[in-house]
Amino acid sequence: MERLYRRRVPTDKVVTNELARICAELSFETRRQIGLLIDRQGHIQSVIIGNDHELVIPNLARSRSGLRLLRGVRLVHTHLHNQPLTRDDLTDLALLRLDLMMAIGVGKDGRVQDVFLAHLLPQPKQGKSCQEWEPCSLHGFQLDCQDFILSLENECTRTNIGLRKGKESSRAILVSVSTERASRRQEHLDELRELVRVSHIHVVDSIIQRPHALHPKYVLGLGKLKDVIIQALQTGADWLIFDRDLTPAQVHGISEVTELRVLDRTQVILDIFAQRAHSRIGKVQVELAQLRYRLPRLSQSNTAFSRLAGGIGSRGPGETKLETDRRRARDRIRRLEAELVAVSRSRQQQRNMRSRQAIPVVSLVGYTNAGKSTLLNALTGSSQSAKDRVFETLDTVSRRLYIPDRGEIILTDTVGFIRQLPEDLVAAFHTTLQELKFADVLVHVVDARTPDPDRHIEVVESILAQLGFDTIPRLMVLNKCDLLPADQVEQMCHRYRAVGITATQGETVEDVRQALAHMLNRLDREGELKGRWGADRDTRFMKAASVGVS
Ligand SMILES: Nc1nc2c(ncn2[C@@H]2O[C@H](COP(=O)(O)OP(=O)(O)OP(=O)(O)O)[C@@H](O)[C@H]2O)c(=O)[nH]1
Ligand SMILES: [Mg+2]
Repeated sequence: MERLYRRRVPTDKVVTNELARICAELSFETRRQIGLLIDRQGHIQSVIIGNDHELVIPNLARSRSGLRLLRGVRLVHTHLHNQPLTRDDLTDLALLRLDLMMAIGVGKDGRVQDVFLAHLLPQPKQGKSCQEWEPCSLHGFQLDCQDFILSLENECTRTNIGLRKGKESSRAILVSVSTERASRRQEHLDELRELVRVSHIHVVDSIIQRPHALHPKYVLGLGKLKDVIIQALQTGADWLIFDRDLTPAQVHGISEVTELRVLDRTQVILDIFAQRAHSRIGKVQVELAQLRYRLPRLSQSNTAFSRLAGGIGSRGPGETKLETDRRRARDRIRRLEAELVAVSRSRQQQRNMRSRQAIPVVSLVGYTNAGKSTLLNALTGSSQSAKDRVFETLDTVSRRLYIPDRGEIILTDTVGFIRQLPEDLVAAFHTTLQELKFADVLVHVVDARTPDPDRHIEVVESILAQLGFDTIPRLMVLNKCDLLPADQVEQMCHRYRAVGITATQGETVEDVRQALAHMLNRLDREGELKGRWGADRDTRFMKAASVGVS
């Protein structure tokens, strides 16, 4: 073995005839594959001994900057029965981005028979990421190794720049792995696409997998995962974004196979919150959620997890803190919690003032992007930001509104909900969500145009129930009715017992005002406007809000 390490291959050769001969002889004697990892200066970096049909490549030095460049080492290894390169050989070539992959076929007499060579293609051709050469004898094999690798790498860099034209700095492949029915999977994927879009990541491809069971370590089967990674490398993606939450073990498992950055749905949502949090309270709550999410993952594997910490998922208020260890994270969590308690107290005082003045409070709730802020603006003439992107509103905003036949009310707009709103976020947004507890009426705004309004309603209702607010009287409002035919709007309003409006057209919101006046007057008559929030609602809310606190 020593004699192999001492040799150096001239830079214009893939391997010398003598080295090939020694490896073939050793293989023949030991009935094992022998592999050499050779760098561009011709030094032998590693000698690998496999079994009779495969060998395991050791962890290679990983450099993120050169993710789509070549690795700087080639693998030359023996095949005991003169077989061509296998699928595993080609997968390793693509996954590890080796300079070259060569197999030296060992003949029945223990001598070198044929050589088999493959290299990456700068751009995939007919779905293939590698090019295999015709087998030939070692003597007949001609290639200026250094020249070839350098021009291949130049070509890879050029195509890479081509792929990266445009404004987006990051590219992602979305991976949906679920056992749900097809239409729902597609809907969830569309939602993830939207979440990723507002994170300024360009989606280059998406993959839907429906396995019998989720793999505990890789989510998908290992073979499928490798295919996805190769596809990502071919399309210039640097992120794999999963439409589900990954366990710390899965993050670790996937990161062992690839250097691509791995994100799950919760991290995407946390990142959007981090970008949108402007107020001090919003920032504190987001940082708290980020820390609580990371805490259990810190103990697993810092190296695996550090791949997640390089960009989104660690942006915003928590950026530097995410590098802290468990103890420091815990300390920080405690400090943030104390800060939130102080804010809650001062808000409570404001509310006491309000309740002394006996002004009813009406809160807008609903799925994100349903049109809550637009409705607040239309009703109160204010100018809350209402853009076509999810989680536009994070901080609660209150406005006074005069309603004829009723008088003054306080209307509040708050953070929108989403399917599987991360538990850590619900818990961290305790202070914001607490505002809802004091509402006399919740106006549930539903986007009528969404493909599955029932599902959105169900998600919102279940979060309200989880928080203990399901007993607060509701007014259901179907918004964006301008986007549907009138008869469909009528049917839906009847079905959901809702008021149909187009919040962007001010005059239609008059119906909301009337319905509110009617409802508040009725509640007043029934003595329901004051003192309804008893101990029961308080306890349930506190319980839901403390989920995830460690
Ligand atoms: N066509 C149409 N678009 C609407 C209507 N109401 C709101 N929108 C649009 O829907 C998008 C989202 O509106 P927002 O008011 O920001 O929604 P939101 O519920 O406050 O969203 P979050 O704050 O993210 O929870 C914006 O682009 C609005 O212009 C409507 O009645 N018709
Ligand atoms: Mg809003």
